[in-house]
Amino acid sequence: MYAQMVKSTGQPVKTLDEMDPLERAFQERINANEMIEPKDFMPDSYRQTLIRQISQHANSEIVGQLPEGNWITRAPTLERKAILLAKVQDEAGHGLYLYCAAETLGISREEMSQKLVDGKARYSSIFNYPTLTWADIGAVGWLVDGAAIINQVPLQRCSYGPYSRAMVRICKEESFHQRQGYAMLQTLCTGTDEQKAMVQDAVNRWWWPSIMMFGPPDQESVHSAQSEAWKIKLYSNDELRQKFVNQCVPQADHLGISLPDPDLKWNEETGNYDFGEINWDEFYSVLQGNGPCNNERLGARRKAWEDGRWFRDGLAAHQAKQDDAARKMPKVA
Ligand code: FAQ
Repeated sequence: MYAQMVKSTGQPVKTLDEMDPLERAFQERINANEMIEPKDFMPDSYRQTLIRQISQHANSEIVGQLPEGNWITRAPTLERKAILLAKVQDEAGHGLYLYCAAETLGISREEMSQKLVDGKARYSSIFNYPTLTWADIGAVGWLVDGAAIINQVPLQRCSYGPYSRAMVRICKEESFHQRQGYAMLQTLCTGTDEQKAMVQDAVNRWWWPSIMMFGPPDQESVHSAQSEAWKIKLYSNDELRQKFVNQCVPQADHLGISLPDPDLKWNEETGNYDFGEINWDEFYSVLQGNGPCNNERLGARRKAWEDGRWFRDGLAAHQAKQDDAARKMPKVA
């Protein structure tokens, strides 16, 4: 399991004067809001940062199918089953766009998948929590997709062309996902007392892990300063987290449920909702592989990777034959 604690990069962000001419020209393009494309010059650390973030993002979409896929056969109506099936398929599609975007940086999909199953690449902490009841599926849509959208809308304007373009379609689909989750909770909240209690229980369990999705607090976020200078990140982890909390409070009120935080209150001065202390020990423990479902999630990905090996080998053998035949074809003069 991924057992790397968050470490400082030890690299301060260079000023323009400290950069060599190529790097400086690159940074000036970023400062002028120019988009960087795959064949353009980029510093190796920019390339590696994007590979890390985009591949982790892709892994999250793929692993993120598991908690919801768990409920496809148990959806209460045919309509809910069709909606959930479509949503889970969308997540698979997001993973594939994102792996393709990362491939433009010179890493193969094979390598990224191998790193995931070897526990050497991350995926979002949120997918290490279980979906215990049908209301969890609504809570995942409302809170997890809701948090994902807030994080991803700015990524549509990030500096790397293939990542920013992939995010446009992904954000549209995530928006549908968030609405279907909220609509499901609205239905349950206007149902029986038991159904409403099931929603409250699901929200109690998903609230804190959802606000952890935005990553460590700004002062502990080792990559933020450089990623913000490169306009990969346009807002800090804490800024996005605050936006999410501000958005959720009135939505919870509208559902008639509470959020499990006694310190949550409107602050007239800042124009934001203050909220309680986040349990960062829990976050780092999940990152180290000790969340409730880390083993189950990685186990499922490892099994899928092994079960698909014969098919990948078959495709590669077929391609090698085609390439060989093409090489042997007489050249037309
Ligand atoms: N989980 O210095 P920072 C979705 C790691 S998609 C695990 O702040 P950074 C759709 C971080 O990697 C959800 N690890 O890092 C869906 C770094 O470790 P490293 C995924 C985390 O990159 C919905 C270390 O902590 N979305 O949900 C997490 O500047 C429903 C230090 O952190 C994305 O990936 C975490 N939550 O900022 C699918 C969006 N947070 O790599 C299915 C793109 C931090 O040095 C169903 N990613 N870490 O070993 C990002 O925006 C950024 O990468 C952040 C982290 C904001 C996540």
